[in-house]
Amino acid sequence: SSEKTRMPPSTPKTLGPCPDTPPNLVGPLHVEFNSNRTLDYVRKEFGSLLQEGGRYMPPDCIAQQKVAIIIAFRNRYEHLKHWLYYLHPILIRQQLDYRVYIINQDGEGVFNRAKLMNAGYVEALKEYDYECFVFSDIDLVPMDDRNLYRCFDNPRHLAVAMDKFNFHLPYNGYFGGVSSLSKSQYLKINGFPNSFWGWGGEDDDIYNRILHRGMSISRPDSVIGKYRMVKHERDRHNEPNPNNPGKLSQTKWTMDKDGINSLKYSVKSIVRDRLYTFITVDIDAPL
Ligand code: UD2
Ligand code: MN
Repeated sequence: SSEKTRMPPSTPKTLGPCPDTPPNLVGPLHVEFNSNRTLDYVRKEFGSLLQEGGRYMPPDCIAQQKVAIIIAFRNRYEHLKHWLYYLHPILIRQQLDYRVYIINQDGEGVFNRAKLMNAGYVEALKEYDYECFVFSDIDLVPMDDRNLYRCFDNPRHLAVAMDKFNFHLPYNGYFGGVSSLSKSQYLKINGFPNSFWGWGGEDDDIYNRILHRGMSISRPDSVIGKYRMVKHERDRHNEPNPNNPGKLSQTKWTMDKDGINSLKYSVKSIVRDRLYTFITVDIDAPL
């Protein structure tokens, strides 16, 4: 008999790839941060669609990309609720095979967004063969679900039109907020700098790295790329660092030594919630 007739009737048919353009996108979204949101509510709403650790896979097709969403974090639980409330349904409609990683800086030392992102990259790859990494602030929510949290031919800057900058780029080389890099794009620039302690500059250093490696920046248009940021004060232990701007003229020479190849940190704990994977790391921060 043929192969076909020997297959038991219950054999599931193999899934095809998800379409290039996800069919369930709705376009512009209403985003506001005045409502009180609880994690329990978000878990009830979307938890049944997710696997432990904040993971999703489209049930009816093979996702185009395996994406790790990486967020540098410390003491922003209010923002975390808003982010999860808005982002899970968006990412689900985008038909990604994704997981959300909250990389929590241990202790009270000076904050270091880029080093936390590097640690998130390494930790994510320990558990799955991700091909794309989306790096996001916890306080930024896209206002249009056509802004795809995926990787493109060049490193992508997603947060191009933020409310706090009047829905414009603040300057041409701005790379802050939300960005995506494929594994090979990320490795080509030796990851992110570990040496930008405190607020400011790390996003410009990443931008410089990308240009020095001959790549360019991919961006959505300013309609699809609209974002809202939760209004907030500057955090304690993340003061603007006056040494950071001066380092930006050195990126070309520092980038080969300071990055994923020199990263040192240790994992203190990993907690898998239904909505996210929460990894606390010691990054040896100065006090
Ligand atoms: C801008 C950029 C951001 C980064 C930063 C300079 C925007 C919207 N974003 O953010 O990408 O380049 O400048 O470093 O312009 N965080 C915590 N806890 C803290 C401190 C920071 O969780 O105590 C995380 C959190 O994910 C936050 C991100 O770091 O969203 C950036 O810090 P911020 O929001 O205080 O800085 P902001 O809005 O000026
Ligand atoms: Mn912010």
